Amino acid sequence: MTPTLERENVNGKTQPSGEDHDASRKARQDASSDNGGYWAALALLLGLLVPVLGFVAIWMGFSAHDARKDANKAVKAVSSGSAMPGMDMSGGSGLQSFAGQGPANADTLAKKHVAMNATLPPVASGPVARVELVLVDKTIEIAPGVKYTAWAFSGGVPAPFIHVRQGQKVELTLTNKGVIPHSVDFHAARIAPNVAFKDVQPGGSIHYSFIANDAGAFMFHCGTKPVLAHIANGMYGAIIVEPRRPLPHADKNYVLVASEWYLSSPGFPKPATLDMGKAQRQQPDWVSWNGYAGQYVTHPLTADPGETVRFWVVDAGPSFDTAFHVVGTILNRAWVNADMTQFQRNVQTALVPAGGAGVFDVKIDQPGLYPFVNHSFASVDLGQVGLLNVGNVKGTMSH
Ligand SMILES: [Cu+2]
Repeated sequence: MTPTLERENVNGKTQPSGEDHDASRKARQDASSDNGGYWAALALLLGLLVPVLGFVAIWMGFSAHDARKDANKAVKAVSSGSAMPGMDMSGGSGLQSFAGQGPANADTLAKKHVAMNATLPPVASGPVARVELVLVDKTIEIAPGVKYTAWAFSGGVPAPFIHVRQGQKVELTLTNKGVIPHSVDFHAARIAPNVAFKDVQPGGSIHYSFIANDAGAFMFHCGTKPVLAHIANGMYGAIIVEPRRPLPHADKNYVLVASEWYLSSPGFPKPATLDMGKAQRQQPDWVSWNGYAGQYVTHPLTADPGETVRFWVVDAGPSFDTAFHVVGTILNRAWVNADMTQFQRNVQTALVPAGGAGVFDVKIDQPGLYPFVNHSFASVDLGQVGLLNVGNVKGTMSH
C-alpha cells in the first residue's frame, strides 16, 4: 500500500546513519549544507505529497463505495422481481440458513416420497434419438416436506435421463411453457451455441440436432441469463452417451445428478423460491442426489453381493464440485471426467467438477449398507448422501 511505502521512505531519510564521525569538519559542513538543501526540497515534496495522497485515499474510498453501490445495483437489477416474473429473487432471507429444516412429520414424508428412479434407462433405438423437452414452472419437493417453486425440464428436477449411443443423431426440441425465456445447452454437442442454445420465448419452441460423437456422461442445462438462477431453479439434466466400444460389463447402472438448492424461505408450508444472494455466495440450504436431499437413504439403491455397480455421476452445480466417494469400498474403475477412453483403477475419491461428470464402478462382495457421498462433507450435512444396499440387508446407516 502507498501509505506504508511512504512511511518507510520518510523513516529511511530522517534517520541518517552515524557512520560519518571520521569525516572532516569541512566535509561535514558541505555535507550538512548539501543535506540542508536536500532536506528542504524533500520537506517541500512531502508537504505536497501528503495532501495529494490524502486526496487519492479519499478518492479511492469513494470509488470503492461507488463500486459497491454499482455491484449491489447490478445484483438487484439481475434479481429483481420484474426481471423474473413470479420469482422472488431479492435475497430476502438475509442469508439465513434453512438447512435441515422440515415439518414435524418430515420422517413420514421422507418414507412416503417416491425416490427418483436412478436406473439408467435403455439406450434409444435406431439411428436417431428424439428428445422432447418441455419447460414447465412447477412446485416440487427437494427435501422431506420442503417445497420449491422450480423451473423444470419435462416436469422433473433433474430432467428425465437421456441415454444414447455414440454416433447416434440427437434430434432435440425444447418447448417453453413457462413465463420467461429459456434455452437448453447440451454439453455433449459440438455446435454453435449462439444458434442452438438461444433463448426460446414463452409459448415458443426450438429445434436442433447434433451427432453424439463423444462418449461419456454430460450435463445439459438452461443457458439463459442469469445462468446461475436458471440452473439453481432446476433447469438441468444428464445425457449418457454409451461408447461405441462396449464398456466392461456392469450389472447395475445408476445415474446420479448432484446439485444445490438456495432457498428464500424454509419451504413449508409455503414453497420456497430462489435466494439469489445465497446462490451468489454459494451458501446452499440443501444439496442433493437427483434433486431431493437424502432420498436414497430412505430408499436405497440396491445390488447383490459381487455385482458390478456403475455410477454415472453428473454435477449440475450450479457451483459445487463433487468429491465422489463410496464409504466402505474403493472405486474399482474410475473414468475420471467421463473420459471413456481410459479408466483409473482403485481410486478412493474422484472429483466431479461442476458442469462435468465421471463414471465409476464398484464391486462389493460383503453385504451391507454403503453410503455414496460427496466427501466435501458440508454437502453430506446438507443432504448429498445416499445408500447402496448390497444384499438386501436390514437396518440404517448413520452417515
Ligand atoms: Cu431457463
